[in-house]
Amino acid sequence: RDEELAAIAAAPNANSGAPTIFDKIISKEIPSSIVYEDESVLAFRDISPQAPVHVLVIPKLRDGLTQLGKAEKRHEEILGQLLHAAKIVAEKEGISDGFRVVINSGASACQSVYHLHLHVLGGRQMKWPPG
Ligand code: D5M
Repeated sequence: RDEELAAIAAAPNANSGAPTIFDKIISKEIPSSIVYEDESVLAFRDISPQAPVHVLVIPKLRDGLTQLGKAEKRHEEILGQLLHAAKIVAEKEGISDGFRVVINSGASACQSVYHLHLHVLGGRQMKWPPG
């Protein structure tokens, strides 16, 4: 089962519009560790944490937002909601003093799931530049 989920997550479905594993997380068909949720966004722990705190923030409705590079004017409201949710997550996780928000857009940025998501990372000293 884990292997199956990993395969779905890694599927090369960039911008095909095909459902992603995040749809199953939104529908609660597969379990996740939810940190924050409201009517527009869902925040849950990354299955492969890169820091003591690593939470993904996603829009519940993808609405064409497979990646940030596909954002349009009509997405401005949800984009703002996602950033605001990242701040709420940082507060809830006790990392308000210092945290990083990352969006990988496209294959060369190592995006693997084509449903826009913000990575909220913290709980350790970050380095710059990122890899
Ligand atoms: O990040 C996609 C992220 O999604 C990556 O850090 C793993 C995470 N992921 C994949 N499947 C799951 C499940 N089932 N639960 C929680 N987290 C998951 P990207 O920016 O596309 O590389």
